[in-house]
Amino acid sequence: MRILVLGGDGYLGWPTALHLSDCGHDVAVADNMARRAYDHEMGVQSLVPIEPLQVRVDAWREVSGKTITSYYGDLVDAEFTYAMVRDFRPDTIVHFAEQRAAPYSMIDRKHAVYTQQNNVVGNLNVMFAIQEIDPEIHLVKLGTMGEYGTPNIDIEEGWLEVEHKGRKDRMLFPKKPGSFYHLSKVHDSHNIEFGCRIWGLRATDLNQGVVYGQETPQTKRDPRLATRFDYDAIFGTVLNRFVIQAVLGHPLTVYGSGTQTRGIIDIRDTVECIRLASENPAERGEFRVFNQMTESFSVEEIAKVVANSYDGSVTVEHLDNPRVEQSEHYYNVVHTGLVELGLEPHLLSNTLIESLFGVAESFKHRVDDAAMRPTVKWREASSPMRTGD
Ligand code: NAD
Ligand code: USQ
Repeated sequence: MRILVLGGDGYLGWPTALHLSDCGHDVAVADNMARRAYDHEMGVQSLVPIEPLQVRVDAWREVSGKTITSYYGDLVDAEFTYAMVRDFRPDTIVHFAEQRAAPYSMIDRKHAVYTQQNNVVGNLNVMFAIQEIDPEIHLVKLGTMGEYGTPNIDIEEGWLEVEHKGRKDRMLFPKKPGSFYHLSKVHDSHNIEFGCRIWGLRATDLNQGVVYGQETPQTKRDPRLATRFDYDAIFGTVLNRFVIQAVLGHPLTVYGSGTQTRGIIDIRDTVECIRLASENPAERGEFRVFNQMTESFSVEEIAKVVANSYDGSVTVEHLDNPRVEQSEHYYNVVHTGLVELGLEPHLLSNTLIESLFGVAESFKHRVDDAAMRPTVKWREASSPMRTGD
């Protein structure tokens, strides 16, 4: 298949492009390097050094003999998006290319508006490009488990059978997201479902849980193929942060009681889920939703697993939760769709965490301690991170 990976320079987009290329697909990546610019804005960097996209692509050709085409541009620029789709003529577009950090979207008005504009407009441009250029293209879109929030009922895969006053309907599952970023994904889901219903687009919305891990079989083949590993309080995700904190001898920063529960997934499963979704496309007119997570853990449980896997001593610090989120809640998620397509999950194991300790140990000299503490507060109007206009 010809697969265009949008956001192909990012944490997940790059290893996904390598996995798809390794499996024999004809792959192109597109990116506007916004993620690298947020690093400059925030004064942080990936724990693991990453090469420029062109060096990565050249290294992959050297190591595997396979070519990945690259496009530099912004999806918000419709001309760029259309020209790229016309040029590459993909069978599948995998769309990772969004601003993805909840804290970044909560810094202030400017960052909230940027996040929603970038994500919602970029996604609309991709949808229109598909509809106008080739409606057969399958859109595989990264959504998030955080679209659902933590409702007091089981979370189904995107749709809910509702009975109301004696009548029944199949409706989009109700959403209760927890940040302007998570909200942008809800808007995307609604726009894509509309595109499927009105134009007959074919789309798969992958509501992914929190990703952990840094290596895949392909990225391990050469240091120039490494993907990024974020540890800071804005872009670092919980398990990855706890691993680095353990190695640095810092307390694990559990927000609030730590009883809030999230779906999680190993990066090696992320790339495989994308392959499975791409190779088994949705039907024309179908808005297919999978919950792309393999296990649920409370934040406190994640801290315990990390602490128990580490050789040295680890302490846990309960910080006042900077976010607004439910601490005590029901959480039961249906996630059978991808397993039915053939996913064999890597469940959280000591071996994986130990290998992550190794990665963190090798690069701990690159950590800026000040970036570790959360600074963006959901409720406060005058967060120190706020930058005004
Ligand atoms: P990332 O920030 O590392 O990668 C996203 C890439 O998209 C970046 O390289 C960025 O430069 C690019 N990009 C952003 N806006 C763009 C635009 N307008 N035009 C072109 N390129 C643009 O993020 P990631 O962690 O790899 O996440 C990828 C996707 O998966 C995101 O959509 C995210 O919401 C979703 N997701 C991530 C996680 C996770 O834990 N990392 C979990 C669930 C869902
Ligand atoms: N948390 C801590 N301590 C920390 C960091 C986080 O207790 O040091 C807690 C948060 O309060 C939250 C949970 O851990 O309850 C998850 O936080 P996170 O920062 O790991 O993840 P989140 O903000 O939800 O966002 C990440 C990705 C995002 C993706 C989402 C999947 O950045 O792109 O959409 O995971 S999900 O959570 O399922 O929506």
